[in-house]
Amino acid sequence: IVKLTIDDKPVVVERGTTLLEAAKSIGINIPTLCYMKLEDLNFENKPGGCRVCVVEVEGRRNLAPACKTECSEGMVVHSHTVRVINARRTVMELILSDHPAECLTCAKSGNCDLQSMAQKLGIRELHYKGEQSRYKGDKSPAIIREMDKCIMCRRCETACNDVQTVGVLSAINRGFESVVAPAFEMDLDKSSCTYCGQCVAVCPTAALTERDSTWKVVEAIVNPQKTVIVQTAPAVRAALGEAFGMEPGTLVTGKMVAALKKLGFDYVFDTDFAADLTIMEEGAEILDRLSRHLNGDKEVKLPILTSCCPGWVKFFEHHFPEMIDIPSTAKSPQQMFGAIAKSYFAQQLKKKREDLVVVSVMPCLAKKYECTREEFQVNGDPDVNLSISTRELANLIRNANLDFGKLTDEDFDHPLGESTGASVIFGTTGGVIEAAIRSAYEMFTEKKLEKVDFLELRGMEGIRKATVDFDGLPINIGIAHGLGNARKLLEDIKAGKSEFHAIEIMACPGGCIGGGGQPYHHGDVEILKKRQKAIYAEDAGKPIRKSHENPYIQKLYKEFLGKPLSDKSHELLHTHYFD
Ligand code: HC0
Ligand code: SF4
Repeated sequence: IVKLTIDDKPVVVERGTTLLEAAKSIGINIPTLCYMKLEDLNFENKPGGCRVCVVEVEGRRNLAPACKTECSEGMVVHSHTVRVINARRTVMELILSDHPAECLTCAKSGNCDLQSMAQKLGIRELHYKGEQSRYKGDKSPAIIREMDKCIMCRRCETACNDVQTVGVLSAINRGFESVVAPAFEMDLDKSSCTYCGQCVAVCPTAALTERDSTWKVVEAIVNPQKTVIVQTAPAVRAALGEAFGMEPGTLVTGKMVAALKKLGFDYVFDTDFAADLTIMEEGAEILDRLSRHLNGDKEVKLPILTSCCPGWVKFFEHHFPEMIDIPSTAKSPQQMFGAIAKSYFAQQLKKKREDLVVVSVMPCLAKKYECTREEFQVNGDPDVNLSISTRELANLIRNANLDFGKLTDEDFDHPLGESTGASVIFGTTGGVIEAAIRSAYEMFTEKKLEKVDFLELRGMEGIRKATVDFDGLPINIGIAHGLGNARKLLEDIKAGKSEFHAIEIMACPGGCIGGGGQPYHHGDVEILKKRQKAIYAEDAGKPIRKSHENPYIQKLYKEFLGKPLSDKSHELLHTHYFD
């Protein structure tokens, strides 16, 4: 234990606590820029690089960075003396000296940590002029890098290397030429980047942003030749409200639907419908592998891994190519939706698939890449034409001058808009496997599942394990979110040490609620927890909570697909992976 005073307030902390944390514990928020910590999610970035958090410690000649300085006995600390404030302003001016001053047109304007710090410190004049970086960056299908806007905070490196263990990003060069880049300065799309977007989610400026497709969506809507269909992912409804000043965790499903109708989409459908379909196919696959295993089939591969997260798919394709036959072959709900919309629904409309434009609204940036994959196209026509993020939808709504908070709730269209509680929880870590269990249990035991809430599968811990009783048969379930956590479970499988029958993996910490396309959390992990709560609340309020009970799914099988894992299902709803 260590006792000290900060701004004349006494504070007692554990040895090893930083001044930043000690100050926070007594309600003093020292400003930070490069520093970011996501409690519980293994994300802590404190390179001590920007020096915005400096404080004065009595008896020390130099100012101390609060994020890096440990408390010691008897310290007397001042967090906002004139000397401290002057130092912070000088530091900011130096950072801004080689930053392009494009705030009016910058993609991050209004959401930029650098901009808000400049405001907070009252910077009105720049006394220094630095060299502009010559690195302009590159464009991948999902992410745009504008490296002249990089301030070397290193948050993206922490996300990519420590949390995701993908290791694509590192600092190169020196001085004004220093940037964060893939090895040999290769473009992101040539690297093993998964497009998880976690680097984008933590970038303080517009050095890393999504590839924006909002205007392409508008062009499709105004084209009279096209029928434009939109699908919305489970996690979008739990976060979109934040972009309009609503409390995190506010569910805005009905307002989102109303906004999409006002924006002029011809049909507003739900990715959740396709999530129910995924459960039908993936559930059948789990049961098939499980029963073959129980019958002594030595060829069958267990555990089965979920495969609906495209960041995760790209991760195992690059990093565990020897294991590409383990994940489920079921396509993701986004892609199942596209395949069904452009076959079954196109038939109902008596239209050719090329006359339809399918747009998805996703919390995710990897979905932009997923829909460009060749296996998800028919004669060059993609099943999903355009994928936009939650943030891009918020911009579309703003562009159209809709007063989002005042919209009257509306319902999804039918038939591809009906969904169950099981599909809603896809949006958070643990939800896909819980949804699968709700259906697989009934299919396997032929008994009714009375208690649909599997609380043991829920939470925010990076790796979770639970055993579910299938009427006497214990089924071991694993859950990992964040690719670093996934890697640990995969290493166990590789070493033949895995105890699981089925594992759910989501690339983003928190699952899709924490996706790289969601409204920025600015380091507040409570926001993710509130979104998670909202997702479970939506599930609890749904009249039907098991995917196989969705009447429109039953109708789809009856009229079109036959049964799960049928030839037609295989043709439209299953895929394969590439090493
Ligand atoms: Fe997800 Fe999905 S749940 S990946 O997290 O499976 O993006 O929200 O749309 O496809 O449904 C994202 C979210 C989806 C898909 C679904 C899955
Ligand atoms: Fe790394 Fe993910 Fe960013 Fe790619 S998108 S660079 S994998 S953090």
